[in-house]
Amino acid sequence: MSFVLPKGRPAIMGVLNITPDSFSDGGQFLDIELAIARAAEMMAQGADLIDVGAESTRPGAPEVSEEEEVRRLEPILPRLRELAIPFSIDTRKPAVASFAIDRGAVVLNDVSGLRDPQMIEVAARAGCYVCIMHMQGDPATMQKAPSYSNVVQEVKDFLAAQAQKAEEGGVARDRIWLDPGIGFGKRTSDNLALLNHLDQLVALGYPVLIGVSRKAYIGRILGSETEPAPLEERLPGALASQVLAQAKGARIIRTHDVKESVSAAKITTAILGT
Ligand code: HH2
Repeated sequence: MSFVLPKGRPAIMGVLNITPDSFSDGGQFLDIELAIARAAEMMAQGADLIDVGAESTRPGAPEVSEEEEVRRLEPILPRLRELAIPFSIDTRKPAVASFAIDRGAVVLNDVSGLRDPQMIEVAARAGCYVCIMHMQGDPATMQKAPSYSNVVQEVKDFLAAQAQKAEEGGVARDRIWLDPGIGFGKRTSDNLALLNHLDQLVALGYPVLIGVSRKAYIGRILGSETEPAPLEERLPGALASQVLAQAKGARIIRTHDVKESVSAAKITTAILGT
């Protein structure tokens, strides 16, 4: 299945986690029928594609084996394909990426930012889109002591270097998306600076994806560092963040709350079009 980014408005990427432990929807979609119904519902609400993940990357999450990731994905992917639902695969493992691309994934979403050179080989061979995300460290430890001297510059340099490696490895330039990785090895202030200066990443010339949905920085600002506001109170903060990101040039918005994100993006698009 081919996939093309919409023109004049951001694409909305709906999140589907086939995991027992994801931070906001863990355990909800392990049942195959529920997962498919949720994907179809998000499409009906206006999602452009569905990001399927079978390993949680929340802070402190344990690693999942390749076999387990494949086992979780196996029954779901052919069903998405049958329903002509475009989907990305959210994985850090080349074998899992290959497995999903063979079953129709149009985007390889790698939260470890192509640090494993085999990921570049997989993406180049498949000719699919690839989302390169920045993360400091690994999910198991990334929130222990994140530190930067200039977060915007460091994230930008990393993404530019990884995009160049991907191009040298045979991934076409127009297949590359970049993502600052909100919440991945970042303090609250780092996340805010990356959002406020997102135009600097956009200036690299690749479509930029942003994932702010239900993230902890929103909870920490609304509550406190030690007592963040709960997940169900984070939607307005996520929408505020997505609107700002869109105004600064983000092309893809990753969200759990598709209906609300679609509405917010529509209004923002209307305003920016005047
Ligand atoms: N955030 C999460 C997972 N994958 N991929 C990209 N490109 N950008 C993101 O910001 C991003 C991502 C974390 O959210 P979620 O999937 O809901 O949680 P978990 O990792 O616990 O499954």
